[in-house]
Amino acid sequence: MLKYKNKIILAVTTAVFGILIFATALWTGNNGCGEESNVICTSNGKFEVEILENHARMLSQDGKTESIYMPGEEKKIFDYCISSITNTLDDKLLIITGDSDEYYGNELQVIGISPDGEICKELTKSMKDMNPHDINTSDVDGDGIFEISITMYKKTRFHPVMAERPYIYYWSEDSINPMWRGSRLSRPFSEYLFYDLDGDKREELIAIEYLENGSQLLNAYSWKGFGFESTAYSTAYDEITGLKKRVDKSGASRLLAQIDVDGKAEWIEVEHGEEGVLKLHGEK
Ligand SMILES: [Ca+2]
Ligand SMILES: [Ca+2]
Repeated sequence: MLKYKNKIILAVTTAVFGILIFATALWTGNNGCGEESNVICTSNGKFEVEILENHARMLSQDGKTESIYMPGEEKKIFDYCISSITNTLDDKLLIITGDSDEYYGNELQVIGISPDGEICKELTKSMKDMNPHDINTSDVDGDGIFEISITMYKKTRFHPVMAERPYIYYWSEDSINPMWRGSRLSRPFSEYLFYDLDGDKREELIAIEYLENGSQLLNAYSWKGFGFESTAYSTAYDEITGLKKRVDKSGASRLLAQIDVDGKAEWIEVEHGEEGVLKLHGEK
């Protein structure tokens, strides 16, 4: 009897787990770090990850090891990313945490998986007064190792106004090290992501920026050894309300931007046109 009971519990748990993962994907709006954004792949095996605001739970694929990470009392997870950040294929779980009643996070946690399948905290880095809120990874310089990109809402010494700012770090000697603190793009922006639009196997930083008159455009930046340089941009739109990567079943990916089409918000494919031009699909 107990055996069947356990089977039922397992089935229910699996179903709940599936729903939670689905809910998680909705909540994060898909971080798009890996092909399988809720699986941590390590040399010690694959682990399914369920991440909600107050915990991350990892389950080995044979179901034998379960390990739970909690950000702490009255703290929550603001954003996360699963990615390798070294020259190995071992994924880590990168988490922005902070006080649960705040709008922005204040800490970075880097979490790995030990050989026995347990969660191990590899780094806790305070980002107090930096207001981190978005984390992602990309191989910015094309050396085969992913860098960490964190968006902060803060002032800088040379630009003392509160603004969204991208920071890029690389992982070395068990910690993060600044690779780019340029902290400004050409214009103020609402969001950005990394995507290889021109097909040269290097991802560009693609941002939704504001023009002075309030309209918006897409601006693509390429890494030029010491920083990002704008290499292509779109025409201006009244409003660009979102940017996302969509991967279809065959593994092919597309970049989509959300714009207003005849009074309706629609996701439109972004393409690289002739030199320096980003086209939204269907555009003349
Ligand atoms: Ca790199
Ligand atoms: Ca590229």
